[in-house]
Amino acid sequence: MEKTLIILKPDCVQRRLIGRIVQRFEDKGLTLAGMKLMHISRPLAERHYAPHKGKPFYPGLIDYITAGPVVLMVLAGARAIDTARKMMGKTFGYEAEPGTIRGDFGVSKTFNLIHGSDSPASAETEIALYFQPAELLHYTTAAHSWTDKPGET
Ligand code: D4T
Repeated sequence: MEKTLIILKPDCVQRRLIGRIVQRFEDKGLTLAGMKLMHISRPLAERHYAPHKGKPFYPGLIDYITAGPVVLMVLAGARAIDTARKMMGKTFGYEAEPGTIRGDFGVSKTFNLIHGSDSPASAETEIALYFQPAELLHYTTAAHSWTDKPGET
């Protein structure tokens, strides 16, 4: 089953949106494999956002993601990476479509509420940055056989 790393960023926590956003992923049929609260350190943020180092927005990005606690989640499901990205919407809230998380809850270019891995390679790297293998649980729920047909392509 594909896995993706989701971060509910400091603005999401401060605005008390955690429950509403987790609910959307549960409603969609993605399954929580791991979840924790963390205040990301600057060294860890710099590892996470290493691909953006040198860009004009990089210092602000590090300040933002380290500004307060975040919720880290690993979501599992068929096509979990693309599904979560679609649900998040475009990077900037003012461009994101209504119905998406960023489109419904934000207008900012910086405070964009949520991060989701953008490829299988980045999901693997990012999950390993925040979770030990033993912190991820593999299980099926009662709803699973009706939300995610085995063998479907
Ligand atoms: P993340 O990585 O936070 O999930 O966002 P995206 O995957 O949607 O977008 P991204 O990697 O292109 O950008 C990372 C992060 O940087 C902020 N940003 C980006 C910014 O403040 N100014 C900018 O011009 C850009 C391109 C927003 C998201």
